[in-house]
Amino acid sequence: MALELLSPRPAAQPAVCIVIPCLNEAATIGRVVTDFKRALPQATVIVFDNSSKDASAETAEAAGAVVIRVPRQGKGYVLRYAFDRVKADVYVVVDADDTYPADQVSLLMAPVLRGECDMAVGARDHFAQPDAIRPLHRWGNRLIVGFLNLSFGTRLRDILSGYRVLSGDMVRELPLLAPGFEVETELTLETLERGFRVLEVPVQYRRRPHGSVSKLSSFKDGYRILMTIMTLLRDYRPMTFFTILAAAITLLGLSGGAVVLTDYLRTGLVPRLPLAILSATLILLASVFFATGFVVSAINRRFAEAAALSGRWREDRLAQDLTA
Ligand SMILES: Nc1nc2c(ncn2[C@@H]2O[C@H](COP(=O)(O)OP(=O)(O)OP(=O)(O)O)[C@@H](O)[C@H]2O)c(=O)[nH]1
Ligand SMILES: [Mg+2]
Repeated sequence: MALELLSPRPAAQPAVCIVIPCLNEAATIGRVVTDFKRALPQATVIVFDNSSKDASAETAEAAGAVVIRVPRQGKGYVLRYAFDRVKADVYVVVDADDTYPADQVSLLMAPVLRGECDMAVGARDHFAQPDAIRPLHRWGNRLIVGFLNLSFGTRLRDILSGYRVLSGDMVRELPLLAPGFEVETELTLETLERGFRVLEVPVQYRRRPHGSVSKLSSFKDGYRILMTIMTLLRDYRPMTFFTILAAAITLLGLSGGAVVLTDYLRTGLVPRLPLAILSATLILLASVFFATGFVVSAINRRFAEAAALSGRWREDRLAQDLTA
């Protein structure tokens, strides 16, 4: 059931909800709430607290936010919970660690309100303070963005930004599944793959203030983000995914096969029988992967057709209801 939390407003004004996922951010959450209330006085600020052990919830409440406690741990779960339960025309999603500037929110809101894009992402790379992003994370970010751009043919600069403005209409069509920090990658890719428009807007990015601690685990979360990209590639571009896999395995099989063939041409014998069997198996396996790509992309196409038809059917029903 939708939560009735949004502030009363004139009918023409869109309902704006500021969603702040928060885990142990007592040092910064008060300032984030205050800054966003000042920047967008008409919006409802909701802090989604995942059982923080510090005074985050109390501090957020004292600063004027609505606090919703979500017992299930993870930023991804929290965003899904927020989008499912709070209905808004526009969502602003921002981290609670006071690293993103509230006074630049209108730069992100304006293109969404004008209908120029469905999601505006605060891209950090150009204007980040030199020491705001740890060197390992800076390189990790570049690696992930590079891999994603190569796989999906996109030209994005920052897919892991925690500062976004999303249109409510788009959010209602996004099936988010990621439990944790992979949610940002999923948000961007689902948005693009469903034909919505993403606009990256450069924003300032500052380092976490002293006394506040990052919740990101460099290797564990980096690995999970890469796995999310692979899963999305498998699901949305099965032909590409399985062809790359088949090509890699074919290459291995051919290299083994070349050794066996050279032996045979030289001596008329097959002295490395296990290698011959392995190479033949690899080539067979590659054909199976290639065929799988075909089958999965055909199934995907059928699903896309079914989804398009059911969307049209729903719109027809709506039109009938309105004219009745
Ligand atoms: N509700 C909820 N919020 C979370 C959880 N984990 C992290 N967050 C929040 O998500 C936001 C992003 O977390 P950060 O630790 O800043 O991650 P990051 O910005 O990618 O990494 P840093 O560059 O180290 O700051 C912060 O507002 C956290 O409080 C969680 O399990 N539940
Ligand atoms: Mg952060």
